[in-house]
Amino acid sequence: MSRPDKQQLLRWFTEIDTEGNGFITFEGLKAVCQRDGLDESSAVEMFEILDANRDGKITKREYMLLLDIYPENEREEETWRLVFESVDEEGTGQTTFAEVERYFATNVGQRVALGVYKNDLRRFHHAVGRSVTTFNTEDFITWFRKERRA
Ligand SMILES: [Ca+2]
Repeated sequence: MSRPDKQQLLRWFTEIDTEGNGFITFEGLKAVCQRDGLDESSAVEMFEILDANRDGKITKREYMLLLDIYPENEREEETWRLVFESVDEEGTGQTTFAEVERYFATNVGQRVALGVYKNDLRRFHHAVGRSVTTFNTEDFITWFRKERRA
């Protein structure tokens, strides 16, 4: 079997997400696996890999990051967004440097960290001043983009 191309992988996401929620549930994935003659343990295994932050849903972002669909230049930024979404559970757009560091110390965080250079966060922290504890995640993304272009 040849590796499915990116367009095909994206079509699969839309196919599995029949309700158009923007995320895949385990039930949805299991149904597609059954249709394609794969057993439930394959579905369990796939779900564990793709649900990076273990919240019971595979978002399009997780799907694209873990299946490597993003173009190289967008991948790190999207991975940082995933990190911030996981850390900033209330979705305030604000997070603390300590929270992000703690997230990387967890199992899930370590896995996600493979896609980004944690050193960027330390350099950003240095740039805003070591005494600053909270930051706006969009400010970090803006800084990050500029650094990448430089
Ligand atoms: Ca998830």
